[in-house]
Amino acid sequence: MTESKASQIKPLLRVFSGEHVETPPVWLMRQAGRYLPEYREIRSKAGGFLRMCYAPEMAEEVTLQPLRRFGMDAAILFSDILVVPDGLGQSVSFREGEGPILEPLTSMEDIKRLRLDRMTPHLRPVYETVHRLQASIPETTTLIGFAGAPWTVATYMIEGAGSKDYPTARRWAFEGALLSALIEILTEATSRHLLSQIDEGAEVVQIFDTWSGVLPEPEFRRWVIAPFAKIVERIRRERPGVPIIGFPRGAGLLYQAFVAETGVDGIGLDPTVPLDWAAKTLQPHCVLQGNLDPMLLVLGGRVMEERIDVILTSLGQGRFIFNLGHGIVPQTPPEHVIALIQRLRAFKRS
Ligand code: 1CP
Repeated sequence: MTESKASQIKPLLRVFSGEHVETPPVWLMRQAGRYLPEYREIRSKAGGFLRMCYAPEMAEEVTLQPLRRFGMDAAILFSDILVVPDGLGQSVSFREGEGPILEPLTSMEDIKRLRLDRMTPHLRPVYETVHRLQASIPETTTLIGFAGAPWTVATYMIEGAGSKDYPTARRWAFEGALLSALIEILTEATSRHLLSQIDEGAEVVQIFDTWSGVLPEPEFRRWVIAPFAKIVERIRRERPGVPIIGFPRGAGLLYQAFVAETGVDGIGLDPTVPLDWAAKTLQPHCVLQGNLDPMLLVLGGRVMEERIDVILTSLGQGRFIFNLGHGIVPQTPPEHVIALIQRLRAFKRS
């Protein structure tokens, strides 16, 4: 299928081409995962989370599960942001219910041991999953590839796990020397990882900067905006026409500088971003995506529906993709996802 034909029948790509779409397209961050019994079943048989990420047949199946149940407008590759450090040779594991555990980087020697040349061959199974998906998703569904942004991936590599306030990573951010070396490697690794996904059929890419909100402004500019801008520029140059969505979670007032200075095509809004401000300040420059609080999807009912309507009224007249403001949580009842999609599909732009 030619590129222009594909964009005509895929509502999410049509939004990026600036076309009028009557009902905003929808997908949900972490739409595959533990809230789905069919995911838990495969997960229990997989023998580990990373194994599942590197088994193309299983990863493909798990990516397709939410589409079958709910009919979202996009499929997001089933993988994780931490396959990049794993590919670079850092030890990464996932313990059930505990999240990721890494052997933390502590010195320049540790950083120098990371191996960019190892990553692409190591991540072949991930690219094979993308390749399979471009053939198996419905023809109106857009395939989204993704990566973690350098800063967010660096926080896990430095702390060795998830953290509440990232004490060591923030110290590295202020000191500069070690983080500068690490971010340079991760900027290259992230670019290559996204380019490989695009080559296998990813039609849009999203870059998750989940922990960008913990940095003060000067460090935000240096470790979030600057590497992001480089990655965007590289993808634009080498694979023009592939829309790039940035998700600088918790960026607050810096959302505006982020959009202006990185040149992203779309921006994921976290639940704290004021809607009218986003419509006025950000929407003229890029596609907006978001931003229902994932807890409202757990709660469901009138409270959720009212908030969906507020988001649609505020953002739905311009270029907009409906999503959550952060990932689905495991306690989400799948029926609430059905209710959400039904509510959205009933909305018509004027
Ligand atoms: O036990 C399990 O089954 C593992 C749970 C799980 C899942 C389903 C993890 C571990 N990762 C994933 C998949 C995943 N991760 C996707 C798949 C596609 C989809 O959306 O359906 C994506 C896009 C991610 C991205 C990701 N991983 C981010 C960025 C987005 C976000 O949610 O902020 C982050 C920060 C991670 C790290 C990670 N991996 C897994 C967990 C539990 C975490 C978070 C750890 C923490 O809270 O610090």
